[in-house]
Amino acid sequence: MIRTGISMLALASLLAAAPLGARDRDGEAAQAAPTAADAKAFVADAEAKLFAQGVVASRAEWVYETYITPDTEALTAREGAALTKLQVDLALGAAKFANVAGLDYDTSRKLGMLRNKIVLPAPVRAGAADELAALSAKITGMYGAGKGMLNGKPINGSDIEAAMGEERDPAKLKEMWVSWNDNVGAPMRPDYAKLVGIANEGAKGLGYADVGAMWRSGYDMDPDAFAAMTDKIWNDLKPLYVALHTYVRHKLNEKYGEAVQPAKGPIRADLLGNMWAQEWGNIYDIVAPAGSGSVGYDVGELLKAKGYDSHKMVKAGEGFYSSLGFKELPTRFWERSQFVKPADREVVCHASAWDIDNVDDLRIKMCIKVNADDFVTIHHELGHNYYQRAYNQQPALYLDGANDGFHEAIGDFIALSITPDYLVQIGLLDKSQVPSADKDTGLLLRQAMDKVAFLPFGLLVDKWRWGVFSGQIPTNGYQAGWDKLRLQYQGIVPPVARDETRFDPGAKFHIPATTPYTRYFLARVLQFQFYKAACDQAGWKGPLHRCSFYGNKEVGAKLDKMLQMGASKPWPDALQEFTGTREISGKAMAEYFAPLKKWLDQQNKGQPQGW
Ligand code: X8Z
Ligand code: ZN
Repeated sequence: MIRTGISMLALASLLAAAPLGARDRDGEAAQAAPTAADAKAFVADAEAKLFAQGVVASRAEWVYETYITPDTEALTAREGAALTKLQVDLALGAAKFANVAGLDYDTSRKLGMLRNKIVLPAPVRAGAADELAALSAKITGMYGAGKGMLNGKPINGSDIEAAMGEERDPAKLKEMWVSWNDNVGAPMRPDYAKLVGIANEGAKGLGYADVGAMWRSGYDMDPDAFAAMTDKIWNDLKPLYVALHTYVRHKLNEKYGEAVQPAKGPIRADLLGNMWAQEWGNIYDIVAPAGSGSVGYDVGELLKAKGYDSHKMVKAGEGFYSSLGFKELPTRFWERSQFVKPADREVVCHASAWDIDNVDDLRIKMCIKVNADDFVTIHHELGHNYYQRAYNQQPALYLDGANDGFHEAIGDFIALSITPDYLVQIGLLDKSQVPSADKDTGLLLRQAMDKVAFLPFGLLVDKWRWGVFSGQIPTNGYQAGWDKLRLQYQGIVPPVARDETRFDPGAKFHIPATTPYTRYFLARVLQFQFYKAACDQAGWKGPLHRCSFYGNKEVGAKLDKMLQMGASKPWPDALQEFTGTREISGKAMAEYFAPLKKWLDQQNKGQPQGW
């Protein structure tokens, strides 16, 4: 399959019945009614064609993203358009079997998948798929080659991302934030609006109200119930986020003063150590508990002190999976992956994982920096690769995660096991440096700054996109719609006024790349469900956040069973296989952070809550 970021085939919702049958049946009244055997043959043929074109499109996209030129852009657009045409053709063909009696389970499931798993559907009219693919390739390249400014000089995407984590001068933070959003986002606004129009036309042609409705229908459940489920999870965890927000705002106010960060109201978006304010772990030093309560080490500093480079960091990631019993990565992975940013050309630095031939041509594409963020991201990307390899025996339409949130959660769940004791085991931390139990608050706060802080962002990106696709956010209100959601959910504001000449959503990779984002919200809670289940399986009795299942082969074997299922069964079956429950919920995450919540509530006494 193509890289996970734009995986075009995934789990289908068997419940979604696109109302296409009548029109198509009328057109073919003279033909004999299709049988269950016809349906089975149709699916087999579809799988062969999708597999073949998927590999070609993947290769073209890989070359483009690792070497952005007008030629590679044209080549990937051509193969992307061919794949989309094939997918749309097959979706329309699959609809003809909707009412056939006697379909076996897999045929029925796969027919559903053929109909609702196109991320960016194109209308069938001549030229539409080509135009859509060209727009998509163009804005992905604009993002990849995009530059911000620091100290009056241009700075590329991966450097500016790292600098946002390290810089503490509010004027420089503002310079980077404004330049990145202005230079990268704004210029793609007209193309993005065109892309939305064409893809919506494509979704309507397949029987959906709009692209967002199509995306929501891919979760083995009613699409509205799916959206309601995500809202419920957010509402359950919101008090934890608000407590963190309140505490962090107070600390930022202490550090920067009223003129930069007022004590009340929203937080200024560029002060949180991340270009999108999506994870705040990089400013842990500003919020760390006073005195001896802090953690005492920083993973990035440890990696630097031990002389780690990108290769060694990836090796450490592989080592974790090997310790669980997973086969080591193939030689080709090391030969063909991109670990560092090439000096002589433009690339898409945003991290992704690929399985080019759907068998064993696994690769990651990153521009690795020796820091804590990228150490976690390496484990994240490898999670995709091990998942892809585990399910590679499945038929083509099942070569995917149980749902897209599962795919995003595997590596993160593994990375939750990067505890102080684990760092000692792999020689990164000295035994004498292991934080004692009185440092637990610091450890939890460091985690919360990344994990809890992300929740509202994880939810709002697709709230914005669903609104754009449905028309509820009009073309002339893209920026205002974005700012409103950022304030409502995250409680943050841009450092300077924005208007409709801007397009800040375009300065976030997943918007130009059209990677659905709710997956990351799901993954944020799922990873704690997986982690808790693994720690229970390992018989862990201590505080949850101190558990590492490194080296536990039983956990590895059980995980492998879930991964091997791919998309062959509805996701609750896969969840049950590993965790024993059939529901995605924030409970495990709330349990993990419960001691921190108590502490935050203490700290926040007398402070204004919320924004
Ligand atoms: O895009 C990613 C991965 C690639 S699938 C690096 N993530 C989201 C993001 O960076 O916005 C992982 C966390 C959220
Ligand atoms: Zn990912």
